[in-house]
Amino acid sequence: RAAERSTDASGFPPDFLWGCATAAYQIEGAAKEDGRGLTNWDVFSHTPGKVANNATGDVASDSYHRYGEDIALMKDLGVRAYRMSLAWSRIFPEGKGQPNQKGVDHYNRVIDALLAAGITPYVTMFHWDLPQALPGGWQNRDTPKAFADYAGFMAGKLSDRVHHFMTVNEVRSFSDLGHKSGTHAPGLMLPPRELNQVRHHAILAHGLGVGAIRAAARPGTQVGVADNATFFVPVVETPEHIAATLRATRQENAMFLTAIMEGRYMDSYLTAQGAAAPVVQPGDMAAIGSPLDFLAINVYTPFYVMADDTPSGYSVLPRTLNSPRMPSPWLYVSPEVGYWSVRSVSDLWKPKTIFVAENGCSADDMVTPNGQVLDPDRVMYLRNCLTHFRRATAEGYPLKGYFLWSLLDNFEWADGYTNRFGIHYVDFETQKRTPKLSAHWYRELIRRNALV
Ligand code: PNW
Repeated sequence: RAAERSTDASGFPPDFLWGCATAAYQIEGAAKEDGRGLTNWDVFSHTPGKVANNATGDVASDSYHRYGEDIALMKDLGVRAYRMSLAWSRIFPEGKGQPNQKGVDHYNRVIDALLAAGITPYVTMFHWDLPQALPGGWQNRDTPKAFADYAGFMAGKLSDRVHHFMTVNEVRSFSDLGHKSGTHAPGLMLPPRELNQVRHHAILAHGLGVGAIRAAARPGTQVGVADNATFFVPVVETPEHIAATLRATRQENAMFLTAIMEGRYMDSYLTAQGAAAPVVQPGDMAAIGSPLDFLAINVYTPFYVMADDTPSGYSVLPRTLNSPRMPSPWLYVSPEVGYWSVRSVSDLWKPKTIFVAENGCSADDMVTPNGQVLDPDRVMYLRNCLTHFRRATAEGYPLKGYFLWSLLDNFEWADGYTNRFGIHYVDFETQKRTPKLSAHWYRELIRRNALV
């Protein structure tokens, strides 16, 4: 580990990969163009009352047409990598069956343009926009199979130029926000057994996807998952609270990342669920536990945790009315998560390589009369998080890269366009992009490869 240590107290490892992230439905628009099929998010956003101001992703940031401009923004920032997702319904408008060549052509153009700009694409196969034609959506066991077919098909098309694939984005989010709270598409509030089955299908899609990508892609292609595991921070860094942090991380992610990394459900999870436990078929757990080349984590809000003598051995601390947070009500400011997210997954499961696939925040952007966009709260948030990610690299944890969420303002799911996560401001009337103060800050950080 010592050899990898940066000598400078603010520096990152010399080959650290700086990037930005986006997702298809949030930026592309062009919802009816070139044969794209309908998705669950088209249906959900067009249902009155589901999204703030009844906004939709029909136009979004218009990146389907403006990807060249977006790539130029990244070139100007100096990022070496871009995490993007593919819209499944552009490739298979019905979710399966006949592929749509125009969809493939589009992503070929985007990837070629990225490579021409010296930016390495990291491709997520599924970031929540599920083809509406698939009967029963994630409740149907055929959907993970359809996903694997689509993922294998695209890996075959792209792996001559794309060397890193992520199967799915945030299994917990599209399972639970979509099927438990109902605040995301398809807006269901399922009882526990059915919810657990959706969760099982979500991680099964990941597992079958890994197999299909490996079967179709060129040798050496790197495959992983992007997951927002629920992370924990020990309030006091003593051995007992650190042990509680690891126990909580493993336990609270039992039906998601823990199952993916261990290839089995924890006994305590199955016991606690009882009759509501998911139906698991032979071979499922082996697929779900497929070895990965890297683990990518989306890092936002953790919980503080402490050791105690309850049966689980830990307690999660409640938030208070004054716990600091950003404009998104779920986004609490706990920058120590930068270190503890990386350390927890590393100590528990020893992945060879870790990426941060997302980290960033909503913030109140101030547009000045001369057109500058000032977002000091975002700079504060990012600087704080990166201070703690840097600690993980300095201690030798295998964190190899960081993708900032997000390159530009976009459709923020149920919040529509009311919460902006970009480091480039988008005027949604004109689609004009303006670098915010945070973009200038990020450019300088990348240039120095050190905190600023
Ligand atoms: C992630 N939560 O979603 C997604 O991957 C992005 O598409 C999204 O734009 C970004 O974070 C910001 O929201 C999350 O409620 C959505 O804790 C909700 C939560 C966390 C992440």
